[in-house]
Amino acid sequence: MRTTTARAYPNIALVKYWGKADEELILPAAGSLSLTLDHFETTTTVVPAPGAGADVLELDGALADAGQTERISTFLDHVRALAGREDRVLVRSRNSVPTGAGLASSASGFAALATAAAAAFDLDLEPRDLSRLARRGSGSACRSIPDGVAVWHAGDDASSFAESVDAPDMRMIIVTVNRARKAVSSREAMRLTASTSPFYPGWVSSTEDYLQQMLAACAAGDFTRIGEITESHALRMHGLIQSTVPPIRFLNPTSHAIFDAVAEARESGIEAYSTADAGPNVAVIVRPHDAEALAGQLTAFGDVRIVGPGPGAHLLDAAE
Ligand code: 2P0
Repeated sequence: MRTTTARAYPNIALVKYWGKADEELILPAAGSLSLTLDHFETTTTVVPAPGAGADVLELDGALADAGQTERISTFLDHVRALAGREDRVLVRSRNSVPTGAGLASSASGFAALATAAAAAFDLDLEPRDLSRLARRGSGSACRSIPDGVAVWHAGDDASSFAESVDAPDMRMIIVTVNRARKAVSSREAMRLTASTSPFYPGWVSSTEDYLQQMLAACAAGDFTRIGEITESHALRMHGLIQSTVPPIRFLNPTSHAIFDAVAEARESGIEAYSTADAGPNVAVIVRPHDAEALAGQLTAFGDVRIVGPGPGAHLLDAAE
């Protein structure tokens, strides 16, 4: 075993993952597609702790609570099973993104941890197997293993992984409306959606349909169609989530105002499309040459950051 450090970036889905076919294996009910960012990274070091009785997690310099540590430890059990070892480890993780605020921190977190832990335990995994491993930590984390635009296949344990697909160059403008930790976790909200929304079966079948259309649009380099599907699918997801019992609403009035501002920008010739995850922050896709101008128009709503397609999860040298 050895000490290793890995870095991974969050991803924002253009076709969303919302609902599981298998809770234990974290298999999605439908496939999804995302853009991995080049900002808001997580950097994670795994230090072997031979003889220690338990894993220890340090998050942003502070000892993590029991719930967070247990989730990491359960994930590390998968790594230990693959390696045929029992060693406990110290995990030191730093996020440059607010944890749990709907900016996909579990994706960068588990992608970085999977990459660092696999190397710490001397596992030499193919990219698809590393993606499958990251999936066991958090579903969306499997999409932060490959670079850029990635499709996550629905399927069984062997076939459900993410891989890069070609897509036209684009930028994403992240408008941070609220940095607070969200009240309901995605995992809980997904469960409630599947068990209480009458629309859930339609959501699953229409997501598969949109994913096929999205893959065709990416292959054709059709930014307009990519954007139309992105915005429509995001609003469908939020409509679905609001249909749970009791209802959950992640978008707030500022989020809606940003969707409106982006629609107005489209009318005035800047082609851009909005999406939002399990929180009020909004991500807007735009062609590279329009990014600066649109970002300027969105500063009224919150902190604005232009991000581009980013690298997949990777190991860092000891010196970095
Ligand atoms: C996505 N989200 O596709 C969707 C859209 C949030 C909204 O994947 O239970 O943290 O760990 O598999 O990956 C967030 O869910 O959930 C998510 P688990 P995860 O990005």
